[in-house]
Order: sequence, then structure tokens, then C-alpha cells
Amino acid sequence: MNTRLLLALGVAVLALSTGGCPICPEGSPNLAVVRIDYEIIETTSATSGTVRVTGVITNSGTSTYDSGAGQQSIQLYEGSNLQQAPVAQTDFEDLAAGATLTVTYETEWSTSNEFIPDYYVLLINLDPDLHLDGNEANDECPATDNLLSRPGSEVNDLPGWGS
Ligand SMILES: [Ca+2]
Ligand SMILES: [Ca+2]
Ligand SMILES: [Ca+2]
Repeated sequence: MNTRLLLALGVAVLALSTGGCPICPEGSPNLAVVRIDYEIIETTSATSGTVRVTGVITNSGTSTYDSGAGQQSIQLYEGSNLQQAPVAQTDFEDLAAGATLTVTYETEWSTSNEFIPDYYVLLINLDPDLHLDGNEANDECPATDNLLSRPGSEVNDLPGWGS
């Protein structure tokens, strides 16, 4: 068996044993979703009011994510259809290791509304050319933790509604 074939087999076995997660270069930054928070900020009745949806991301890597303007953003979607425009977006350039960033959206809510969003979706939106721009400090890895969703029905479960 030649070396190249052995290498290919090794990569395949590693990919299988890590659940298909890519192998990231040591010391690379990693933008990662953390959570989506729901909070009632005002009630106008026992079943209605204003809700704030907050998406949180972090750089869970060991180095600063250092990029340029317009190359990345955090987006929040109302509903699982990502073809629609996001309802909120936070643009940024750099993010130190361990630092966090948020995107927030406030909306009128009624727990008796049967047409609530199926999900809120938090997405780290990256320029497709990020890995080709000659700047290694924005080659975040892996991409598998760049998306998070939370059912909209969980807003109805918040303890702040009247009973
Ligand atoms: Ca920068
Ligand atoms: Ca790059
Ligand atoms: Ca990531």
C-alpha cells in the first residue's frame, strides 16, 4: 500500500471515529453558537406582551478571531425557513478567545396565537471566501457548531405569563 492511500484511509477512519467532524488546525479560532434566550420584557395581559429573543455566540477557540468588515455576522431567523430575511443581525469584525456577542430581537407575543414561529434560528453567517482570503486569523473551525435552533413553543412555557 502506498503512503497516499494509507493517509486517505487514516483520514477516513478518523472522520468516522469523530462522527464526521473535521480536524481543525491547532490554535484556530472557533465561532460557536452558545444559546438562544427567551425573556418576557413586558406583559399587557395574562397571555400577551413583548418577548425578547437573544442569540449568544462565543469564540471557543484559543486564538482571536481577526477578520474584516462585511465578512461575517450573527443572524436570527423567525421560523425555520432560512430563505427568508433574518429578523435581526449583528455585524462584527473581531472576537477575542472566550468573548461573546449577541443578537437581539423583540416581538409582540400572544400565548393564544396558534400561528407561532416553529423555531427561532441562530446562525453564524460567514462569507464563503473566508478560507480563501489569505488571512488565517479568520479561518474558524469547525463549522458544525455555527447553527442552533429552539422551538418557538417554548416562549409559551415561560413562567412570566399570568395564570
Ligand atoms: Ca480585524
Ligand atoms: Ca481566511
Ligand atoms: Ca464554528
